[in-house]
Amino acid sequence: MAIALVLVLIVVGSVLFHFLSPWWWTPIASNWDYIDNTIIITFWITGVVFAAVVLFMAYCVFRFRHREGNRAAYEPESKRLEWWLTVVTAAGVTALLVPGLFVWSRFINVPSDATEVEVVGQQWQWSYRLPGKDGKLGTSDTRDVTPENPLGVIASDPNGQDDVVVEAADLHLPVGKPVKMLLRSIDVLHDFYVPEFRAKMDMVPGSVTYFWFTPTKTGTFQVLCAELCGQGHPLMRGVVMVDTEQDYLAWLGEQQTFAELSAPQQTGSVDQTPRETTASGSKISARLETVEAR
Ligand SMILES: [Cu+2]
Repeated sequence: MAIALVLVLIVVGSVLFHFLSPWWWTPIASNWDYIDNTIIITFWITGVVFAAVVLFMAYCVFRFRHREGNRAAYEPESKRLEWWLTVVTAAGVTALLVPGLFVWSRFINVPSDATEVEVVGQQWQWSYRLPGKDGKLGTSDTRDVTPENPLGVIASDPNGQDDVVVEAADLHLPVGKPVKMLLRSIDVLHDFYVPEFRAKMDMVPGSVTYFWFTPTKTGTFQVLCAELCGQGHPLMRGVVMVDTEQDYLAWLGEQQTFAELSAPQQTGSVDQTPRETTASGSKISARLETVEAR
């Protein structure tokens, strides 16, 4: 009797915890409410199955408890029960999988008006590249990565000359415009994840993965790495700022192109102010020293 009661309390407690849970998703800031809906469907199906199975267990523990003189009947096969279990399980699994297939098809079919933004993950920082005036990103190769060319843009490709390079700094995006995020890694597996955008994808060295989304709210959002990528993984944070068109263009105007960054520096020139990137770079090595000290 006590065990049956404990099982019932586990179900009641789990349901209460789910609805009164002090944490929930961060407010959504993209078009991907499909993802939220799919997760809610999953919660409903798995929640109902969990409650049904545990309550059934409670019922059996109580109903078939030990009583003097009662003997269990041996019944290894039941065609009827097997049919029921097969049909109900198949229906449940189908209901779990089918919505995901529809969402996945939307997730990977990028609208034709999406602009491309490249994200480059590296132990342990985020960098970005945006197409310049020609609207095209130049080709790149990890073998071309040097301190002067941190993203490995291939210098002989004319499309890459006007690309805007944002090294280890914040990314800005205009609100309401679909973007296709091209994801690259130049060392190990990383995963670009902004919880509010409800989208993430692994970044695999040697290939380019992607997803797309439309930011729907202006604001500052944190980028997390969602793939364990070494000792600096928890510090691999970044910032995406979703701006109004006007603010976005103002920010874009301040950024440097690949051609500007790779132009030979004149020694003694007044322009030799340390770049933001250098500051971020040293910030990261300082963070890593803290990690190593732990
Ligand atoms: Cu990472």
